[in-house]
Amino acid sequence: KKEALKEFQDLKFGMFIHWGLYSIPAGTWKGKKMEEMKGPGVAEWIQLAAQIPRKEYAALADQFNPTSFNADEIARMARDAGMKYLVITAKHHEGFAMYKSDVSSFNIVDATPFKRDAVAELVKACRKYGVRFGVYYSHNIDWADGADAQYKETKEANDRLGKPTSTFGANLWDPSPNTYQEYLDEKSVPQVKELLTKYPEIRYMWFDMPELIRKEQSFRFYKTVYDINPRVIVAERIGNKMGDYAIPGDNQIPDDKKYNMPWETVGTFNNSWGYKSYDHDWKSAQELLYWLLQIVSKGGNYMLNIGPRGDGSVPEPVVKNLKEIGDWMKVNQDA
Ligand code: JFZ
Repeated sequence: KKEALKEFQDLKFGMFIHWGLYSIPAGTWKGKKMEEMKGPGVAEWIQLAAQIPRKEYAALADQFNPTSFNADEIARMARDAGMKYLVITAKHHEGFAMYKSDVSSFNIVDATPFKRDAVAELVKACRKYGVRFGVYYSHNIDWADGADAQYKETKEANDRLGKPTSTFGANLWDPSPNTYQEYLDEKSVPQVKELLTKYPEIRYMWFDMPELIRKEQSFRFYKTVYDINPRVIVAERIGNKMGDYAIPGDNQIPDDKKYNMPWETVGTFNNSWGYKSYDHDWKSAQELLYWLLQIVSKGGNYMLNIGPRGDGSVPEPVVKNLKEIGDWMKVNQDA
């Protein structure tokens, strides 16, 4: 593990990819923009923002046919920009798997006309270009399959004690009938196992949004990963301080003395992780290089996010800026 962490720290620069069914509505639902709704306003939260019922949301899969997706081009783009690793959302809060899952048919191969495994294609492309690979997995929020029951239970218990509870992130508009335990036993833990077994190239497990997760539950995820491959390193947001590397708040440059473990800042090109059609607030290559240099000089890694469109293509400003960063790298990388 120590070795794996040291190796990770030396990579410095990586690519994050937020891509899922939310990339289709891209921030607009029934003519309304997310800014007029609840929630954090990032495109991958549209289901919560617009309080879309599970069935209606799942129907997005019928239209998901991203024929412009080209894993080879994306991995090559990452390599050419000087990025040494790549992490894709294998499952975000929406609960949809971007790989062929035997655990849940709500996945890119079984539920869409596309029928291709995006994770498998990226694994292959990353191998070709010498880019290390990892996955994001929303372990504690799943708007499709019942990660919400724990919020409800905790809130009810706290209410009796007169204590406040944040139910931020829970599906309370149309929750699955599953208990949290069922969600753990039948979906999330099996999917984590499945991912690590099917794609042994995975080196990073990027869990997210621990919120009310309990110690023993975080530990169960940690142990699941460790038992399959002890060299896989786990991001801090697994919860309960069980991660192997720290993640400052999104788009934050921390003080150099803040962490006694490896850390990684994750950042966006504009103001959303998932593709948002009307967010044109792109950071320039200059600004992105400023971030990279600040972070790397303080000992951290920078994982910069791209949000492909619902058709799989990468927005042009992203392509252009990555190319400019790559040009800078060619001149300055070893200097
Ligand atoms: C989470 C997700 O909810 C979001 O959709 C995205 O995937 C992002 C990378 O992670 O959002 C967070 C989680 C934690 C913080 C901020 C946004 N934080 O600690 O500042």
